Amino acid sequence: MSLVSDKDKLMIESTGFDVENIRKDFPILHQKVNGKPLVYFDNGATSQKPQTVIDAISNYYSSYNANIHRGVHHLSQIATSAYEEAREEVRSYLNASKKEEIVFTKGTTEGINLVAHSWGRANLKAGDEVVISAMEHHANIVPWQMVCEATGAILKVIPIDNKGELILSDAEKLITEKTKILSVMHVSNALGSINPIEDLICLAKKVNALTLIDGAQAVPHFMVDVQSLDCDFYVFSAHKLLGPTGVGVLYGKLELLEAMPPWQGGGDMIKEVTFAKTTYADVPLKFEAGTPNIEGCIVMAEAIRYWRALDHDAIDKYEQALLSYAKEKLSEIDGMIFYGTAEKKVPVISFLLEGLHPYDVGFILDKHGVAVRTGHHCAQPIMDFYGIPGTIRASFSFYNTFAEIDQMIDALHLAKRMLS
Ligand code: C6P
Repeated sequence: MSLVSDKDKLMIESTGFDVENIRKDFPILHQKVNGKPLVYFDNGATSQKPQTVIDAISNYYSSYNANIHRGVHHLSQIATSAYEEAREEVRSYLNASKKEEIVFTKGTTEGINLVAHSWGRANLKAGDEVVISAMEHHANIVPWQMVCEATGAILKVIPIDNKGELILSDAEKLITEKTKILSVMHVSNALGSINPIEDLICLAKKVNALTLIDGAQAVPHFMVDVQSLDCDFYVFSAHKLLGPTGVGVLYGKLELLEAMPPWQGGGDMIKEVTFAKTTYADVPLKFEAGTPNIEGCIVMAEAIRYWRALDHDAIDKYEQALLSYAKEKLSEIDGMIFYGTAEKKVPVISFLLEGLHPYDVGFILDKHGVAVRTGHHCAQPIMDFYGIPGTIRASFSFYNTFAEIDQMIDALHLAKRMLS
């Protein structure tokens, strides 16, 4: 069975987005799982990697692996240049104004923890308020709870409605003079909703509160411009954006990063160390203690180069067409319940089949080569809101096809027959 159908061919013609050609860049997609062609719909958890990214890993270790910022020798200089060029690539990708505003991290989780523990512990006091939303990933809940507990600050939560949209009128009431930081996700991982972060940033600015945007699920779908958003911090992970695991980015406005204390001590983050006193390196190195994920940062830049070279208008049209097609086909299945029906969505669909446990359905889908995620998606408060233990989540990428959706639909019909 070809995973590129007539419908895909029509889309290639109408959007100019040649998915058949794009798929050639992703070697992992061309395999069978349990005797069926692999259908990878777990892109929200991590994306697959193009060949250029895979090659960049091998090239780093076979040509110029060395520690950075430390050696005068040839390899160390090449690795240091590549690491700092990666920072410049990220700066230009996010349209940050200065290279020093780009801090390399382990990923989104570490980026949020860095701001919460460095800025939060230094600036929050009893009675101050931190505002998040009801649809946050645990990575944007737990660090703030920890810091609130340590400082006496209070966590406030913007509620959502049944469609999985933030209730802006409530946000207006919750963001007050007491708010010191608003930390919200750009796109929901569990529901796919694209949040109106421009409006939220505006509300925060009116009361001089800082803003942190969790971009983990936004960057794999559209371009982000931190200057036009005018947020104070923006975080993402490379592995959801075609890059390697264990590496990510914290963008922060320079004056804020400069005023923040380091949160981890060690090599590479100092100017001078004596037993009496240590002085710290300038940003961003102040926040990059120890040997970083050198290969990861360099390869993340390669992933970003690949992503930037694509036609984003065509990708957007193509992904939205995948989303509508999947919604239409899924709706035809008896007992289908959708979670997250926001007006503006990335191609992520969360659903349940009435009376069936999501894990059982996920297991049968896997037997038919279809990889989806089942469970609470590290967003337990949303599951509590809907009163369910979890969902089945199909999260699409630009390299997925209509024929793959058909394969999932067939497997779901089968799961229904087997489990009912
Ligand atoms: N969501 C998902 O399947 P890390 O693990 O640090 O790379 O990313 C954490 C994270 C933070 N915010 C959002 C919005 C996310 O979606 C994630 C990761 C994955 O939905 C794994 S739980």
